[in-house]
Amino acid sequence: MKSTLAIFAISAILLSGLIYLPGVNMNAYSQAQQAKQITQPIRNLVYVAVEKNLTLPDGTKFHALTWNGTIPGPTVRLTQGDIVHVTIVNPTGNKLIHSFDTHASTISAVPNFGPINPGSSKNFTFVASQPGVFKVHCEGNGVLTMDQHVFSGMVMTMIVDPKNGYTGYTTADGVTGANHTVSPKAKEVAFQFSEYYLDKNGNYDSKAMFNHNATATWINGIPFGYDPIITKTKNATTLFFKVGDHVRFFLLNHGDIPINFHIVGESLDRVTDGSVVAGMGKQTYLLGGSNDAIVDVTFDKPGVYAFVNHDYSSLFKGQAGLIVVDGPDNAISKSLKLKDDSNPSNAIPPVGKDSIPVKTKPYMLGSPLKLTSISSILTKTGKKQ
Ligand SMILES: [Cu+2]
Repeated sequence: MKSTLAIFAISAILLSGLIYLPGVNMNAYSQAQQAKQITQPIRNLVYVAVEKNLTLPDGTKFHALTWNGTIPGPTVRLTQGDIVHVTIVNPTGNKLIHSFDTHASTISAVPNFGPINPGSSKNFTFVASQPGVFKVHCEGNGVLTMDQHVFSGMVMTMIVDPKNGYTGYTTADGVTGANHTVSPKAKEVAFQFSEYYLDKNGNYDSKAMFNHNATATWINGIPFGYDPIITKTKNATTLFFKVGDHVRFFLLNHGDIPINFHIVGESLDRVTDGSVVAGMGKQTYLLGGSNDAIVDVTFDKPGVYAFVNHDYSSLFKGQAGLIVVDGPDNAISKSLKLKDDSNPSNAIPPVGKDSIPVKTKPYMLGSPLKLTSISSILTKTGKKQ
């Protein structure tokens, strides 16, 4: 028994590297371990809490809280296995304490997601170990004001591509009914969903939130932001694709209200939930709060397709938009008098594994901070916490 204990104690000391072993260079061992670790790509990301007033297309002014100036904040594209180093800055001049929680990480919330005072910054590192469409959000001051910060706009997404990329699939052609094979390569769209709860002065209304009575619902920050035709929403723009396009939709619900994702006139060829195929040829897919899915669709016919939350209350409060699918003659765009067929920037994620790039034009709620201004905020006001 004594000898077993002694062997255990010596092994523990050796493993912890507390004593010097003749002939064994512990430093070299540690360097080798580090070298092994940094063969994975390192991504350095900087997020700045920006408190500002914003105006919705219907003229509603409100007190917004944002990441890097827009709602949602910037979408980031990662690959499974990436080492992600995050720096979060709460600039001097802000009134509120902020914090940062990413669902793409598996690290302790304390202290990593803890409060950051105005004039301070924080950083942490994690490995993006799982693929998916992950929510990133402010936790307010130790989660106590998290609802206010999330519903005032402090949300965004990190898309983590599977290490080996996406897979193709077989589906029935919408014209002939015959099966055809779809390549993993796709044009891509990111739709983030949530709600605004505002009083008449543009302040966050917690009573409305507790009653689940949204003032407006949104996709990528803007109620009806992709509908210039039916609701004639100011500055709204549709999405544009071509007949035969395979489109991969990255979906994420930041809100309290479930999303019943449906595309009027199309079927959801394949739905992937986590790393599992959750359905083929579905009409609608349900996303609860903070849930995500990847939906593959091939558009086989020209036309106008509406993507909606098939909950009528949420649909008519803002969660509906239009996709124009044209043949080579662009007849649909022409009939609607739509001249510019570039896609709205807030709906198109950065390119990743198996992306087919599409032309975009700037479109988002709020104006994004430029990288130079982020670094100047860090140097002038950033104080490590
Ligand atoms: Cu915040």
